[in-house]
Amino acid sequence: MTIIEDVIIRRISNSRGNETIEVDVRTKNGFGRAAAPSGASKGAFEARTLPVPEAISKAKENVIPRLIGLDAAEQNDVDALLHEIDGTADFSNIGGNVAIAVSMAVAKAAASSHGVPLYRYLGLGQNLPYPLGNVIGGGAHAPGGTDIQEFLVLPTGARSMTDAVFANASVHKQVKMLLDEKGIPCGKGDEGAWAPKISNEEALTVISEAIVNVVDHMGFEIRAALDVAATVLWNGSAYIYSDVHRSREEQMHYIEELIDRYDLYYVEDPLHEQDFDGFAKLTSGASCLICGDDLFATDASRIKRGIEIGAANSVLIKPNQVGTVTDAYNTVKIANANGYICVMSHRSGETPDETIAHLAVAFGTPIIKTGIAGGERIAKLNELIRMEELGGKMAELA
Ligand code: 2PG
Ligand code: MG
Repeated sequence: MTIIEDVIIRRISNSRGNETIEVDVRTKNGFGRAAAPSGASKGAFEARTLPVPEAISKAKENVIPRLIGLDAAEQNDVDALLHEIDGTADFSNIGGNVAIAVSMAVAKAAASSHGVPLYRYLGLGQNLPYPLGNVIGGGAHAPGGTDIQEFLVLPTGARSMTDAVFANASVHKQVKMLLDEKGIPCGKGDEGAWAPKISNEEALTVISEAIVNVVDHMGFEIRAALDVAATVLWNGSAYIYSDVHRSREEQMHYIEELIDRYDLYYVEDPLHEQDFDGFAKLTSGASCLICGDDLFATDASRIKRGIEIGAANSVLIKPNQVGTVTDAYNTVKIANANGYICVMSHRSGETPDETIAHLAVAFGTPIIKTGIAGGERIAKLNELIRMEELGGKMAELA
């Protein structure tokens, strides 16, 4: 019933209008479709993305023929085969973009063959993750905007997914109103966040003001958060902001100051992707979640190295950084066993593929970072609202 009978790979457009890979997997009575997302602020330790035409021709030649006849229910075997065919540590042969689209499409085909949604089929966790969404952004997602890549909100006090999603949407709207009132023009960045040309402190002040207004109205706690994406700022010896250069020590001090001043709940990639020791120093004194994205690249050996020295207390889970559903889940298991908070995440280049919403629930990540506005972002959020209708309860936040 779950034997793979047909696999189709095609070139589709993503939210940036760039080409990406989509894969369809058919079994006798099931169907799964998944697309590869893509980053702009990519880490050096991620699975490699091949140019789409090359990836498609390699997949047609070397990957698809070997998938036909496999059992889609054996996700471990399928993902192990992808590694075997590739033969490198970072999917540089067949492309991480092919690997993740195949891996997720196979999982969805298996679920569909059983007539159940993916999160139920994987059946590992049941709780709904809190949505972490960026309200203001700059960096690699909106050059000319803020230096820090993402200013986010997390509706920590929401008791339902629907309230959580609309709380974030309200902050997003409020921020635009406040910017308009101040006469600050802005467009939007890659992930639908507003992209005004203001300082990091101004961005945090506007968000704090918007949060107060929305909390007044909705009656539960909402907190601010950051993705510094510091690798993009690091030039090898200093962090380069538009108005100032900060040494490693100054950067740490600056981040601590922002955490205190704006009562931040979560800071992602406050330092560049090689600085495990700096991360450990920051984490030891931090009153909030310190999350590794480029630092860990969802990679099991990098998270183990981080755990050994206490480099963070949270890890971003981007399945396309490791290339398969199984690899992403392994990293989640290691992180959970060591008390790290997992945050499932979109990429800046997305499609309406909603798979990560299912993986967040199935893997039990208490937070999902997937934006607030734009069709490719709300595809995930609305899927979580549907899961709530089927009986899902909000996760516990630490
Ligand atoms: C990040 C992501 C998603 P990108 O840095 O966390 O917000 O950006 O996909 O460009 O790496
Ligand atoms: Mg990041």
